[in-house]
Formats: sequence, structure tokens, C-alpha cells
Amino acid sequence: MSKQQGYTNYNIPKEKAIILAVFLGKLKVTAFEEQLRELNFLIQTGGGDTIKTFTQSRANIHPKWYLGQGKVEEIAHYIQEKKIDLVVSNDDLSPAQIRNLESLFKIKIIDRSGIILHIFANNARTNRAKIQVELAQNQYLLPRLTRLWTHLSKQKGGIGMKGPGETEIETDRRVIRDKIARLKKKLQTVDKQANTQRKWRQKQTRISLVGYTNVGKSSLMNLLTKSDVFAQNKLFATLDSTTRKIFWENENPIKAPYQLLMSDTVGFIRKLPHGLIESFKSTLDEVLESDLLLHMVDISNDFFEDQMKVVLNTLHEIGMGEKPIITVFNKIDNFKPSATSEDIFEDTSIKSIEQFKDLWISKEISPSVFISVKTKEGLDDLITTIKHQLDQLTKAQ
Ligand SMILES: Nc1nc2c(ncn2[C@@H]2O[C@H](COP(=O)(O)OP(=O)(O)OP(=O)(O)O)[C@@H](O)[C@H]2O)c(=O)[nH]1
Ligand SMILES: [Mg+2]
Repeated sequence: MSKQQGYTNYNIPKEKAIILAVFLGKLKVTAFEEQLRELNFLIQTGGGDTIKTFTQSRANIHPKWYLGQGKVEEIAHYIQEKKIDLVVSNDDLSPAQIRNLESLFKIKIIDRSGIILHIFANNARTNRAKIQVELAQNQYLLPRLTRLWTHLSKQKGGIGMKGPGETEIETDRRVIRDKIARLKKKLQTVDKQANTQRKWRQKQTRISLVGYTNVGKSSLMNLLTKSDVFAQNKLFATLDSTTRKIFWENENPIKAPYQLLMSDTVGFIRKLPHGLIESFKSTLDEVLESDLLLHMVDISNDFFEDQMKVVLNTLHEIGMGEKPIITVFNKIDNFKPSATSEDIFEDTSIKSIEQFKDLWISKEISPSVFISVKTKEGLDDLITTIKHQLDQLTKAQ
């Protein structure tokens, strides 16, 4: 672990959190459960401990309370009885819903975007990432400021109350507006510097790792570039992109005609707050200028197909939908046959990774490789496929 990127919050007692979630019936139950598992993981990564999850099946989200009024009153009792610190909702709440729930619960309410922003604020290490996160945080906060929030932030820190580093979140609207303007200017200056840095790389062939959060991008980066990027079983361990030379084949850099550079980038997640995508666009320029994308997928996750869709949609949204892609299925050491859903292969029940490979490759969606960074299986194949793809691209030019 690089010292610079170590987490600092180990000694702070965990905040007791509860989750509120509406089940709208449009999703499959298993997909809803996966959302809750992921939200739980987000809370844990952010330094909280989920004590209980309250769910309710409804036709619509309640405009005033998110859940039904009776349920909300029951939750208010629970909060008081169990001395809960934090309420996290699975869906993004309107400023009015936050105000109403806060006035009843009298504790912090954070939605999914709020937790994601909090994790980003905790994990931002480089100057650029800090500015980007702080900007997104302030933009998110501006319409949501409540009197309780102002009151709480004066009392103590905790989830959602801190900006990047140790700075307390500002709760005065006017000051926040000024801050947003200042951060935007600052970001422009930093982006300009980064652009100059990127120029020297322009003649080299570049590959970017993209994918859902926690799929193993930084682990692969470390292995192939002999570097020490922070990789851990936490969400959004990486925020800023890092670019290094690829070393493989007897530990020498891959020889001409390519000087291969690889960039590791921020991971994606479903419902990534829009402000964050906006702020991180400049970091993702690295990806925009790369010749080839490695879309890394965690094949051991039951919902890897959903995760793939989120990544491809996000890439589209930021204007990178047309880049050549190699799909890299990682964690094959942990492949569970049950993980493959019937979505891709309809009635076929998948019994082994071999069978999955054959079926997937026969679909020829994009070139794909199956690897395990943990056991190093499939890495030679990955390098060969990368070279082959780059050859094809050069020929096509
Ligand atoms: N079983 C198994 N675990 C792996 C493999 N590759 C990575 N991991 C684990 O997956 C977790 C996430 O790895 P990272 O490399 O940090 O993932 P990332 O995609 O960079 O994640 P973020 O930067 O947080 O978006 C770590 O605990 C790794 O040890 C693999 O091939 N098999
Ligand atoms: Mg990473």
C-alpha cells in the first residue's frame, strides 16, 4: 500500500446506520437485494455499520416521506430506541424529502449519492482529485442544506460532514456559492497543467483500464507495470488516474513498435452522482485519449452483467462509447457457475468457466480474455490479445 493513500479513519468509532429502501417491483428481487448489498458495502467503506434495513414494496416513491407515513413513524421509534446516528436511503431523495425526514428523525439523512461523495472525499489524495470531489460535494449540498445539517456540522464530523482532507463542510449558502466558483477556476488551472503533462505521452500507445469499482483494475495495473497503486477490498480505492509503462515478458518493457502505457482510473458504479461524473471528466481525459480500453469485469460477482451495462452506459455518457475495447473477465479463480445469469445465454445453465468462455466468445461481442490477477492465470493471453488488437488498429489507420 502506498503510504500516501492509506486510510486515516481507522480509530473513529463506526456510526450506526440504518438503510431505507423502496422496492418498486420493476426490478427482480435478486437485483434489488444486490443493490442493498452494494449500499451496505458503500456504508461500510464510508465508515458506518448497518444495523438494520427497512424495505417497503410500493407502487410509487412517497413524494413527502420516501416510504409510507406509517413506516416512517415506526422507523422514527426505532432510531430513538437504538440510538442510530445515520439514515441512508437507497434512492436519491429530493431536498424536501430530506427536510421532512430530518425533522422527524432528528438525525442525519444521506442518500446513495451522499455516501458515494463521502467515500470520494475520504479517498481523494491528489490535489486534483481533492478539488474535483470538493466541487461535486458543494454542488450536491447547496440545494440540500437544512437547519439540522448546519447544527450537526457544528457539533461533530462523521459521514457526510467532511470535505476532502480534514476540512469541515461549509454550511452557509453564500459561502458555498463563492466556493463553487473558486473551485471551478482552480480546477481549470490544474487541468491545464495536466494537459501539458499528457502531451509528452501523445506519441506513445496508451491503454486505459476501465470498469466497475472493486473489479481488480489497480491490482492488474500493479502486476503489469510493477507499480504500487493502492488496491484494496474497498469501493473507490482509486480516484485519480495513474499512468505507467507496461512491463511483461522477462520483466522488460514491451519492445517497439509499441511503447505501451497503461492508465488506471476511477471505477464506476450504478447511479454515480451526476456532479461527480462532471467533475471527473477531466481525469477521464486520460481514457479519452487512449488507443484501447480494457474493460475489466469481476466475473465472481453474481451481477457482473449489470455492472458491465453500467460501465458501458457511463462510457457512452462521457463520449467514449466508440473506443476499441477488450473485455477482461477477472477473478476467474473465484468463478461460481451460479454467477452467470440467464440474461445472456437464455436457457443454458453454465457449469464451468470453460463453458462460459466458449459461449461468450461465440457471441463475439468484443475480444475477450479470462484472467485471474490473483493466480496470474491468463495474463500471457491478455498481453497477446492487447498486441493483436493494437496491430489491427495500426493496420486500420
Ligand atoms: N479472488 C480474486 N480477487 C482479486 C483478483 N484481482 C483483484 N482482487 C481483489 O479485488 C479487490 C479490489 O481490487 P482493486 O485492484 O483495488 O480493484 P479496483 O478495480 O482498482 O477498485 P477501485 O479502485 O476501488 O474502483 C482487492 O481486494 C483485490 O485483492 C483476482 O483475480 N481474484
Ligand atoms: Mg483501483
